[in-house]
Amino acid sequence: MTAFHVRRPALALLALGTGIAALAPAIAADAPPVPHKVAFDRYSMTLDGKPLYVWSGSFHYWRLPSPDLWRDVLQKMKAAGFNAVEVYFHWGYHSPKRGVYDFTGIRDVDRLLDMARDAGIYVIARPGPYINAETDAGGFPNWLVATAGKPRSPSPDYTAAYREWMTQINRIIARHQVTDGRGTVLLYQVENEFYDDSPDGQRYLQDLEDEARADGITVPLFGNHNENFFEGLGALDLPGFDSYPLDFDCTRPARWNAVYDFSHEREKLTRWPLFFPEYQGGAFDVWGGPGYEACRKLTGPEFERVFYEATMASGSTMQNFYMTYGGINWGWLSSPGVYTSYDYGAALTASRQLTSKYDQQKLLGYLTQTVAPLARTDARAATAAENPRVRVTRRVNPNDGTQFYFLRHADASDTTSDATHLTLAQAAGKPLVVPQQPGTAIRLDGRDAKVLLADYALGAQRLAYSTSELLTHVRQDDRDVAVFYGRQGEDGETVLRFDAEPAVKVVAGQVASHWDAGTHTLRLNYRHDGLARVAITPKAGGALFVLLADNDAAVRFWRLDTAAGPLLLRGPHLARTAALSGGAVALAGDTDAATDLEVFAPRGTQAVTWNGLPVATTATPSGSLEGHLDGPAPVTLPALDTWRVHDAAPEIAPGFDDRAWQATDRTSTPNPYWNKALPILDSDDYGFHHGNVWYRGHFTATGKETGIRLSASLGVHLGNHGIFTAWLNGHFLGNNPSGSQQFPIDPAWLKKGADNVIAVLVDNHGHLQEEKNGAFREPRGLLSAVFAGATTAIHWRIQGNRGGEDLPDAARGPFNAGGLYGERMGWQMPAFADAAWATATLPRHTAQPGVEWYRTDFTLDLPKDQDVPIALRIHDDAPHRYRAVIFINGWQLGRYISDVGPQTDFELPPGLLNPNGKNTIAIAAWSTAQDGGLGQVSLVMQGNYRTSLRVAPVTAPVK
Ligand code: IPT
Repeated sequence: MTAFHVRRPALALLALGTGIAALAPAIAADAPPVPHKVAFDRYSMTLDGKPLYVWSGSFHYWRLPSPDLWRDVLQKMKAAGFNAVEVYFHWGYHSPKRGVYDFTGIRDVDRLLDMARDAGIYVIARPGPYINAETDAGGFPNWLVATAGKPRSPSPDYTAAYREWMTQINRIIARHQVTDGRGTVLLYQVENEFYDDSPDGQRYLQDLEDEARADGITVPLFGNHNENFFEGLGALDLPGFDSYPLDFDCTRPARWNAVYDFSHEREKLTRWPLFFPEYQGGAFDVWGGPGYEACRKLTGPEFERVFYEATMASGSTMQNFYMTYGGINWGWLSSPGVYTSYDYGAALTASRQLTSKYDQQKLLGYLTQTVAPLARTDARAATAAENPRVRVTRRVNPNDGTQFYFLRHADASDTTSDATHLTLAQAAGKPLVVPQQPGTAIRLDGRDAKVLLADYALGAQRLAYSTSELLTHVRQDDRDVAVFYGRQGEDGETVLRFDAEPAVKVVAGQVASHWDAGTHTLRLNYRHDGLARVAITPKAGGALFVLLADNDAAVRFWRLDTAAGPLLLRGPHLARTAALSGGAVALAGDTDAATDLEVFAPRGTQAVTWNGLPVATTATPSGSLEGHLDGPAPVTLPALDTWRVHDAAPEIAPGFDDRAWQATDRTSTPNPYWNKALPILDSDDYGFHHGNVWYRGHFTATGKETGIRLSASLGVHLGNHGIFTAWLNGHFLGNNPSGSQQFPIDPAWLKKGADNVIAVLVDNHGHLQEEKNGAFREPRGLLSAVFAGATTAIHWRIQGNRGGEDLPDAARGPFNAGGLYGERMGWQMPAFADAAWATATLPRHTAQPGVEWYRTDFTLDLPKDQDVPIALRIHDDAPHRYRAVIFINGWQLGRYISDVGPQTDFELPPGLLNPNGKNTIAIAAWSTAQDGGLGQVSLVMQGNYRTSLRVAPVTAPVK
């Protein structure tokens, strides 16, 4: 035929098997380390010489401060076919003060990496030092703000600072590498999105690489620096591309941009696989934004299918999705602009729940982990589809001839439903037009895409082609069990080669079979609708059991790899782990309702347990075992009826004693962003880096002061929603959300010749992310205060979080605390005695700007084997002007702005929330105008699952 034809060796000679190299089997903690050779060629990574298809998702442990939930996320990822997790390590999260590092409790990353090993999932480590990630200062520690030295450069000050972090984190990562077999760290990223390839930029990157090697990192070093650092000083072992084709505007969720074809980049990479350290997995949302369900819609299952398959079609074998679990910007973790939830519209919600995006990820993930030849393919010309609206891309494995046909609409955003035939190249003979069954076609209904296989060694079977997609297949004893799927109501055709006509038995559903003696092929024709089953018994060789599913039925299958071979399950909401020994299968997972459980296991398997309890099973005509699993018991949550309330801004009163506060007496700062105004008011210079900050300015009035211009740095140019409120001798001057305002002074408020006090409360919405000129050092807090009508001097004092960089509560750490009076007094803590406070009910409105604290207790007694994600909801009938800081058992888990939004539900992760005992909510409500207060507060159940997950309480001080 054409020059593009590839000769295919006899299928029986194929040695690639079923993706074994791609699976990271769980390594027992006590197993002796087995070193592995990690390398790559122009196709893919290789592990001990075997091609590895890297299918990875991003997860930030620091956005989930309850370590047992890390295991939950890792298991859920593994169950969806991810073989890797990509993790940013956050310098600032571990270092509250220069020279102080914490890797315990919720910061125990050794434990995180052990969990990844136990879950059998590779780790793509990204320790920075700069990480971006919509977090405060892009992950730089707060103490770096008030230092000199160009960030992300070889400047000596900056170098000395980051070395503290790199040596510590590198040594931890080095203990968990695949290369020496002691863990599953597979790759190491140097810096993040770094495009400065000036001599300084190159030197900086090279320094980081040298440091990593000196600290014992032996896995390949890579970057997500697009086309930079391919060669020369600072060159990486492996380059990588980041791609967010739909960008981050979720306001119009039906909007799609064009699919970018990475074939061009693929061709340029003569020595490397095409690697996406970040491919769009969702989008972050902003204060006042449309909310995360809009982002999840924008980047929904259709997007995943069309765009992720397009990168496969361009030859990528390494793809990480940012994010797969986004999590929570608890405390003051977020960078300006983004709010508490970092749900990201990802496959897993911030409350760790599976979505339809997860289902779609799983359909593709299983393919990448099952079909080994996909890790090594070349682009080959394809015959155009019969229907010109359909675009066909073809790739072929040069070793075994497996063919991949990628189908989508030529205009990816096309929403028409189109039918087509596809022309398959054949190793011998004329091209074959499929489907062959008259009256049927391949359908692309709207924003859909398909990966079709031809000439594939499916276990011991020979798949000629299928117009259905392959989910997975397992070999058990001498039988292959394969699952194909298609959209509900669409036709499918699957054709297999046999030497002689096999016996065919349709066990369930409607499937027509046709033996073609001339081509030695068995053709199955069917319509995808629920689940059909076909048992095929060849005259010689092992049997094949074919499951033909629609998408809904397909996602109920779970593949679990055990040391004794793979298992296939059907039914439950989630299957986490499996162990197989001596005829017994021990399974663990979750149910969201009562369900069937079907287990395809090796012959001789009799006993099945689920979450430790025996399951009565019967043998089925499918050669499987079938049983029943219970769903969760119903749960009700307590109402939050009575509250305690206390006035909480004594700083406003002129007589408040601020003598213990720091005077703003600094006259110089190493921070190059200093505006040269004196006194220096930047809260970072006084060790207050996060949360609200109070300023009290004393002055002796002349009586001529007619107004005061107050300027603060609120980062408003980023659509940020910082604010400050100010009082003069207890009289409310007003609020300002834009940064600078002149407030008139009523002469009657002034005490001529005596001490007068201006009190200013500033909302610090975090430090900017960094690019290259030190933007993260932009000052925070008050910048200046100037009277109109007089030149009266003001002597300021400042108070932020208690202890500044010397944290009284190291367990919760630097991002948990702010400088509100109640926070400084420990009113957020569970053991605080509030019995003397007044009682109140919610909602409550106030005309008095200021701060009030509310507290209440509630008791939960949830079933021990259930996972019930719970959120705290604030509801306002109409937006009032207040901002609430929400604490559960001392943990700051939310910031709510009534007049900005959009977030109203704040996740309370188990481990911080006590599901079997008393819990304390404390809410600081800062009324920024005369229409403040606090809305209705309730607990909402986001889901209910019976589970094997067990969550230990996170220990932290209670007072
Ligand atoms: C990319 C960053 O590397 C990542 O940390 C995160 O900030 C992401 O953006 C957006 O969520 S940078 C890329 C969009 C230029």
